[in-house]
Amino acid sequence: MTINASPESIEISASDRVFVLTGAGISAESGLRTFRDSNGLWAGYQVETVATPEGWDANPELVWQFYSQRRREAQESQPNAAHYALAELEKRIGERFFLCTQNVDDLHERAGSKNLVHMHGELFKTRCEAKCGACVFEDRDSYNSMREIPICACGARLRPHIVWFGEIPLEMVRIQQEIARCSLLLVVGTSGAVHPAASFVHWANARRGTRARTFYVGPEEPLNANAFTRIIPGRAGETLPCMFKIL
Ligand code: BV8
Repeated sequence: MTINASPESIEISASDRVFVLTGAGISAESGLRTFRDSNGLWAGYQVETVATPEGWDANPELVWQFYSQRRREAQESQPNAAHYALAELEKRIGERFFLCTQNVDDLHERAGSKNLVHMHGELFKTRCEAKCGACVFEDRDSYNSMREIPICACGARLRPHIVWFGEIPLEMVRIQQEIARCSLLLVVGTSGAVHPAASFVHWANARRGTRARTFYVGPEEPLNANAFTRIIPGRAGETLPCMFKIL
């Protein structure tokens, strides 16, 4: 079955296991700003002040303002053709498809993706900053002042369920297992500036046995461009819908 294959298409055989990693670039055509573009998300906010545990300790109100603003923006956005193309591919190849996103928005889920992990956390989830065991819960509210910062029943502050710099990404065991068994690794819309996500292509290349085919899709070369079998230039919303040739 061919999904509108184009000259830049990627053939997927009946035995291929596909690992997809996405970054902020796949949500760019949904109107969500990326991080390192000139007017990126962090414009006006120092990374250290909004995406580190130290920044949270120093000014939890600013951190909640940053994530509340992003909750509002994400709620107003819609999945784009790239999100739908990945959901369609998953429908075609089923459990041979695995999606790991660095993004914290819910656009992949809203496009229909199911077999998905958010390695850097989720925008619409909140958790207790203490280890009181309070579970992670769905939260779409905005907190824009110190008075509003939510407090757990145990008395500790509630924080965004986000992996900040210096914290351990989520689902790493599952991610490593899926990289170990994939035969095709597709990376979409990420600058390759943040680890360990930027190392996934190296992990796939370093495996023993048959080497996975590795592809990058985006308008600019990522920092780890040399590690890929092929770089497919273009915006995700334009290239992904006509990219997969399922044999
Ligand atoms: C950890 C929070 C240990 C969520 C984020 C060297 C080696 C290993 C680690 C390090 C190292 N040096 C420093 C570190 C530590 C650090 C790190 O990587 N620092 C960097 C700055 C050097 N990493 C960590 O602290 C991580 N934890 O290492 O723990 C460990 C490791 C393994 C196992 C156990 C323990 C934690 C990192 C998570 C940090 N949290 N954000 C949030 O607020 O959203 S990272 C942040 O950057 C976002 O999550 C984002 O997803 C991520 C990556 O950014 P990109 O998605 O790539 O976005 P960017 O703007 O950079 O690029 C956008 C791309 O899209 C561009 O290339 C552009 O061309 C493209 N694009 C634009 N338009 C389109 C498009 N593509 C397609 N279509 C379009 N239309």
